[in-house]
Amino acid sequence: MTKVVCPGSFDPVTNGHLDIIERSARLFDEVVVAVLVNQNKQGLFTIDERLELLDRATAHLPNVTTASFVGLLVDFCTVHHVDAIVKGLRAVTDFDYELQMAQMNGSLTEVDTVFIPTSPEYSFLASSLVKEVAKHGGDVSALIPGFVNDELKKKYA
Ligand code: COD
Repeated sequence: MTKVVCPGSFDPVTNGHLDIIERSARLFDEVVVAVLVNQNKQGLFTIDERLELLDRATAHLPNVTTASFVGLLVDFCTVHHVDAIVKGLRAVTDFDYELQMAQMNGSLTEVDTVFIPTSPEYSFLASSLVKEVAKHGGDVSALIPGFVNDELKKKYA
C-alpha cells in the first residue's frame, strides 16, 4: 500500500489541483490532501471552508481523504505514515522552488517527492490568479468547480 500526500494552500481548490489529485488517486493506493494552516497568512477562505470545498471536489474519489496541518510537512508525513509527497509542476519557475523544498524535506526525514506535470490546459492556473480575476468580476467558471465558483462569488459580493 502506497500512501501519498498532496499538500497545499488550496485557497481555493482549482481544476489544476483536482487534475493532480485525480491522477495521484489513479497512481497510488491512498491519497491525503493536506491543507497548510499558515498562521502568518490569512487566506480568503478559512481552513474549514477549504476542507469542505476539497471534500466536495474529491467526493468521487474513494481513496482520497482530506486533512489540515500546522508546522512542517515532514512531521505530518511521519505522523500519518505517508510514503511520498506529490507536487504538481506548472513551469520552470515551479521546478526551482519545488526542487529546493523536495531536497530540504528529503534531508529532514528522507521522505521522497514525486512530481506530476500539469496538464497543458491548466499550466497557467493558480488560486491567486483565480481570486484576482474573480475579485474584479472576471469569469473563472471554466477554471474551478461550479460550487467553488458560487462560494467565490459570495466572498466578493
Ligand atoms: N497544475 C498543476 N499543479 C498545480 C496547479 C496547476 N494548475 N496549481 C497548483 N498546483 C500544485 C502546486 O504546484 C502545489 O504542488 C500544489 O498544487 C498546491 O498548490 P497551492 O498553491 O495550493 O499550495 P502552495 O504551493 O502554497 O503550498 C505550499 C506548501 C503548503 C505545500 C508548502 O509551503 C509546505 O509544505 N509548507 C509546510 C511547511 C514546511 O514544511 N516548510 C518547509 C518546506 S521545505
